[in-house]
Amino acid sequence: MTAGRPSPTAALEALVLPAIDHIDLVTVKLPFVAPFGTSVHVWTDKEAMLMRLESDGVTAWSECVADPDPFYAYETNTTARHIIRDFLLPLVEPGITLGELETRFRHVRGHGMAKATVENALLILIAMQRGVALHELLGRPAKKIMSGLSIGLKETQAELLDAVERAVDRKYHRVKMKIRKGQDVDWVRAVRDRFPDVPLMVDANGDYTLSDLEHLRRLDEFDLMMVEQPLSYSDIIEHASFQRAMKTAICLDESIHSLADAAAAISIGACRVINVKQGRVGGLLESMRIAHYAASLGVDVWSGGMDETGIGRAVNIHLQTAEGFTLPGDTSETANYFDEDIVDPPVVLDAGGFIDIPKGPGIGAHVAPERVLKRTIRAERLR
Ligand code: OSB
Ligand code: MG
Repeated sequence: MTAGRPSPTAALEALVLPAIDHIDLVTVKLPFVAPFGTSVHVWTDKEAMLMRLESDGVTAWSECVADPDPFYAYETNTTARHIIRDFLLPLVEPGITLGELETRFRHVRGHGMAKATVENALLILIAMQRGVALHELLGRPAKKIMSGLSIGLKETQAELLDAVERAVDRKYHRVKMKIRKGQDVDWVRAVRDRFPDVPLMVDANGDYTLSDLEHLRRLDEFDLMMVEQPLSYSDIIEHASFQRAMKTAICLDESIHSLADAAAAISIGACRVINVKQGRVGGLLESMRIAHYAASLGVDVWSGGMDETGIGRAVNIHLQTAEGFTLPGDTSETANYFDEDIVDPPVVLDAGGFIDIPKGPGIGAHVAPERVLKRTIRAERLR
């Protein structure tokens, strides 16, 4: 598929898995500073399942990006726990390569968020054992990471305008606003009238059908960067009809679970942009493959977010050093979601709206055990 271009993941596939002394799953619950509203659900806190690996005195943490509910994706923290414990961890053996592990994982259909939790934990552990940053292990040089804010549905247009104003003041590189049926064209117009130049996009989380095409085409007048996932979470084909009828670029989020999905979507013109969430596509290696493939065809890719704690947020930051991540992602300041996170330092924007990669081995950010403990609602030692 990418004939003639070197694979971005060959060296990673050759990494050898270390022996692991302990494996824990720790579920934490952190209150959001404000509810996060979308067309599918309003979340008031982040419930995240963390994986903790201990190997020869080195501790590595990863974060499953699932929610407690199946409203964004079919996976939940509970299904991920089941798949990890009963099907994935038995396949993890010291001495095999990460490529071999991926091959074994393919026997389990879907469940990318569960797979990513394990793969990320192993990558972070290996990086820490080598004393290198995750992005270095991925073979990528450090750089400043672009920022982007995802603004949830608001009760009033005044609240929405306030949120956009705060984002502009903070120097975010682009602003995404959630839309849903009945809360779309007029709300976008209100933002555009007040902020004619802000790089702006919308995300419908699959709230529309092809019968809404005439209505949604009115978004073409607002010079949006893209419309994210207007149609069903499981559709690719109808998005191609939609894209043919719309000037504005379509971006797929929920529909893309793999490189094969991305290739299918691109080949039929279902999107001109892809939101890669490393958890949704099964981990960092598949994310890099998608971004590399898209770049070869001039399709823009950006890193989505799942309002992660500092662990998942840091993983998304390191991933964005990879080739093909051409646009600002849903990578915002910690303070946008949490008063107190479980890692230090928090993500902040510099004067130009950029994010510095946290320094240090692995994800760089330091997990504070006492804050994890304070937020723990369930903990289980698996090995
Ligand atoms: O559709 O991108 C989405 C959050 C939870 C579930 C789905 C989505 C989102 C976001 C927020 O838009 C992204 C973030 O700020 O991490
Ligand atoms: Mg989305």
